Amino acid sequence: MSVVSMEVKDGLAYVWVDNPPVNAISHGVRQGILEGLVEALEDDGVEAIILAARGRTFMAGADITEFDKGPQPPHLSQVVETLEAAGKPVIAALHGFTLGGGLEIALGCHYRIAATGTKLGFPEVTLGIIPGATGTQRLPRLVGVKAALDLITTGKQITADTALSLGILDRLSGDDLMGQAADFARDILAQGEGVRRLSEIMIDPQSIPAGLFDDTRKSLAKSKRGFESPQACVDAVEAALLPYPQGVAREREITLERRASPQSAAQRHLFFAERACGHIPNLPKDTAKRLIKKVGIIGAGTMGGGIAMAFSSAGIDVTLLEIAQDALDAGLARVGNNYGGNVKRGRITQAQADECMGRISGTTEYANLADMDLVIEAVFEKMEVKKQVFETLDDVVKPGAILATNTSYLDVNEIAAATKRPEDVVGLHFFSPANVMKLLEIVRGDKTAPDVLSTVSALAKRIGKVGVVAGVCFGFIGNRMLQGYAREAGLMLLEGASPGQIDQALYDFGMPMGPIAVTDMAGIDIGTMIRQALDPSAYDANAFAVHDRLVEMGRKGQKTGAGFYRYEVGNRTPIPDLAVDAIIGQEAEARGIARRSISDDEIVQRCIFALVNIGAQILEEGIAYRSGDIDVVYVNGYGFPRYRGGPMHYADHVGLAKTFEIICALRDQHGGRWWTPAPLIERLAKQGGSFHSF
Ligand code: T1G
Repeated sequence: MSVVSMEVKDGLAYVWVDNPPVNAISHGVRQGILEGLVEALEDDGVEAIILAARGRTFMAGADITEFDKGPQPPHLSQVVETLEAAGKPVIAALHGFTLGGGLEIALGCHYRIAATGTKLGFPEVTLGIIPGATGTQRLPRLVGVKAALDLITTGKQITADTALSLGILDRLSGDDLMGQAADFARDILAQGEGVRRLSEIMIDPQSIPAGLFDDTRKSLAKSKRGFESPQACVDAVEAALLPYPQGVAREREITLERRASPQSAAQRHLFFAERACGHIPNLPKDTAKRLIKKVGIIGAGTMGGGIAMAFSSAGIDVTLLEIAQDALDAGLARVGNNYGGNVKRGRITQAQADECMGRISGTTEYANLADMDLVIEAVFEKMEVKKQVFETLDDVVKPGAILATNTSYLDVNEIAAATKRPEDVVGLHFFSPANVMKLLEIVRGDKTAPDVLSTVSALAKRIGKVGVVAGVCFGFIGNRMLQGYAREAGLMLLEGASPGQIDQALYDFGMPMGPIAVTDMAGIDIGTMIRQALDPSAYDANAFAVHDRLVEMGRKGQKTGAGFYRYEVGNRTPIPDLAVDAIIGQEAEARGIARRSISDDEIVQRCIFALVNIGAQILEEGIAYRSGDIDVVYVNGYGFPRYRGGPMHYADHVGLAKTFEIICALRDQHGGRWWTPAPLIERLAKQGGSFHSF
């Protein structure tokens, strides 16, 4: 069946795109629109043409799955130009999402009408590219350079109301989009307005605020540090000041360069990886889901409060439990303050904040959790404490409810065994601050029921998180890998690097903060406490020698005003501290470690390939289903630079043969205890494979 059809009714031609699920503009769609258009233009009975789409949305952009196959004509820009060149008025009738190439097609049409609720935008920048089918040339001509820069460099979606006020839309329709599109077409014909072509507009350079392009570049260099495509978007919009053909030629040049860039490959990889992680292997799509209307949260600390906000912001009722009334009051007050902060920053209105707060209630009685559909425990990270909570929940909460633990390391099977319903128990590992961080690690216990997994996976999406399923092991996906990263950072301290050098090298790689500064922020004692519960063979004591000394001295990190760095009161900026350098020197000497000069490249290589090597073990053990899942965890939970695609994609980019070589060299230098290459890496390297293909 063709993905585009054409029908003529009462002098109007309707060109329908029908390519579920999101009407991505595939080769067939491009070809079909051109054919429909030609037919409509040749038909003397047709006075105007309406371009519309079936299903839940207009067009969500170019078909991203075609990117790696190489362009196949007709190109999207040719479709846009042909629409604009049409001698009869062409009206785009929009609904759902009008994104990327979909918006470019709409801008090629002479008029635009949209159903209320339509979302419009140019998300290309989030894929490492630019709107390359004349979008960077037409939008500034229509809405002005400033507004176009804002839309194109951020990739944000705007509502139909905003699009109307910017002039992107000519009309909004009510429920009957197609009826009103037809009325609009007849109005245009009756008034003899004919065709309008954005490409014919010249932008007046005087209309552009002085310094706009350079200021935008500077501000994006900060807010989008390391990303290439926002800068490329500015270059392309600047080219809109040229006569149209030259501007388009420049846009084409930039597009080809961006499409071929490693950053674009990385960002496209994440686009699909973030969607793939919602598909759980061996779990049929139609697996039943439990109804989740009321959520109980145990522990109203920073974590519990953040989780409460995530649910309440998504419209779900929450009951927060703390045993002591004052702790409960403090927790509720903190949540109130956070919502207040969001109002102050203009993220939500006061009315929305009130509504969210209205959905959160507090209790000190477990009995009040009896009719919850889901209860999430967010108490102190100690097995005994968690087990006690689950025993109580088993007694009080109704049958069929899901019981979840927010543990970040502990054995979910052991926690589940504290209940008589382990099939209802699952790990839901939120990342702090839970109301902000996108990642949710979903930990499947050995006995977790399929419908529990499918329920929480869908729930993750409902509360705006990306849910990645992990198996049970110490630290699951994210924190298990992090052990290797932290270990190498700790060892390099003793071997000769300073905290500042390690942090700077990884910051320059693209991490938002280096590992040492992160440890100070999280609290050095937290890691010490976690290690105390471990068998000493599981970690490298040398790597944490300095950590332990600092904790003994009461230097626990930011919260005590000193850790690896010092902090001035009320300020979180790390200040290097000679006293710490001295401690590092003493610890190295005590362990017979000769200090040497360490390069920034070595710092990055050891920290990042430690992640990759453990990631490969996790994959082979089946703790993670896909290498893309690991990448999604690292980008959304640990700040791994999105433009590098995640640690596993990064290794694929370096090449697995090279990765294997690097890890072997590290093994030869530092021994096989931590650096034995994961068998999967060795195998794939020898086969010429990649993690992606595994
Ligand atoms: N191409 C191919 N597949 C796509 C797709 C696309 N553009 N958009 C979505 N899908 C698939 C997706 O992988 C998933 O598949 C299914 O559709 C449902 O998506 C020249 C070059 C529209 C807001 O970046 O933002 O135009 O997992 O789960 O939550 O300038 O999809 O079911 O197998 O995300 O309801 C620019 C991308 C392209 C928009 C709907 N466009 N899409 O969200 O569903 S570049 C985009 C979205 C471009 C031109 C350039 C969202 C959505 P599966 P979903 P959703």
